[in-house]
Amino acid sequence: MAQIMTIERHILEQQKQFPNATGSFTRLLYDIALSAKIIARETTRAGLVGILGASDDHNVYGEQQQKLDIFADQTIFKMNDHSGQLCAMASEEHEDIMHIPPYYDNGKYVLLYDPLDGSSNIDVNVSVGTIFAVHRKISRGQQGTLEDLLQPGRRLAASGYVTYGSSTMMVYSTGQGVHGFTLDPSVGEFLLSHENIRVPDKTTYYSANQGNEKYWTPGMRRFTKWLQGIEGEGRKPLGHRYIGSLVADFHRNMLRGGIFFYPGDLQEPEKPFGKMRLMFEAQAIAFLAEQAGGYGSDGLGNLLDIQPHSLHQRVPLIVGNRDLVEKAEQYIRDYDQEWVAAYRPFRDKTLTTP
Ligand code: P6P
Repeated sequence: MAQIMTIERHILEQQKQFPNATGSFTRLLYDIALSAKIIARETTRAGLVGILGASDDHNVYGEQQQKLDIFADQTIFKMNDHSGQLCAMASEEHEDIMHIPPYYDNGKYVLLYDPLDGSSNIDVNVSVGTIFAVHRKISRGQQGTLEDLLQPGRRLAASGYVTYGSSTMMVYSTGQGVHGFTLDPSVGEFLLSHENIRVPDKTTYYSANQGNEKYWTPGMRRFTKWLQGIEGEGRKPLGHRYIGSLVADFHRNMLRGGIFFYPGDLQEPEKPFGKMRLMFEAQAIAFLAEQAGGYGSDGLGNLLDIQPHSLHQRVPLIVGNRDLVEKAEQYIRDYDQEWVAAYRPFRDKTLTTP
């Protein structure tokens, strides 16, 4: 019988490569996997238990929270607050840092997560996902602080996502490649299904909300025409696939090759930084892309090198095959000086984004 590799066993095997691993990192990834199984159970039967539909709460962005958002957010916090692995958490659904309750031990990691990304798709049965990132504690004292959370992606200890789609998959990296596990609901285990995912050289799709094209910068509009084979050397056009759930779009492109972009624009000149959240979406995705041989950029350079300045900071996200992302950066350099001048102060923390 082929070797059955559960995510727990895979994490343990990976930890063996860290001689001084205390196993606490392993426990943390276990708890995230367990959170995913609980959320998966609810997402697959959301329509049956009346959990669908928007709640009357709203998150920090003023977006109406779906009940499943709240369930996922609470599940991840409660599955991770007592394990003694974390000294703080942060969630896309909460304005501020989330401390570990005083009656539990603090640990040496912090967890940042988007509990249910793409939640506007919940009611129409389109894939949604959880995105998570783990940084090491760097501040003094027991409790985690913003300093522990606001670290550049280059320092990530791990990141990953769960996609709740035709099957439930958990994909993660601890800096030793990207590995995918598919949930076998009959045994309640994530089983290794995609070992060492590498972005294929052959690029297949581009993913972007073409409905925003009139707001895109000249460079990004030209880049899109290049992807379609209309501008430049008349390359074979890429297929256009856009689900509107970052995890689903990114997951497909990582397996099939291609590029996802949600660029910054000047539709509102005082908000040139696009829609994606650096700490809850973009950093984790860019880390995985790079671990799989791809690249994540904000249009000016590597997303992993950005020094964050606020928890809910937004950034443009251009991620996928390195050659495609670097082509987009070239178009921005050549045609988008006005946008670069507007965005750079936000990136270089001379201004803070809301
Ligand atoms: P739009 C979901 O709200 C999300 O953050 C990502 O999952 C997704 O890629 C993007 O926004 C979709 O945004 O403006 O195209 O609907």
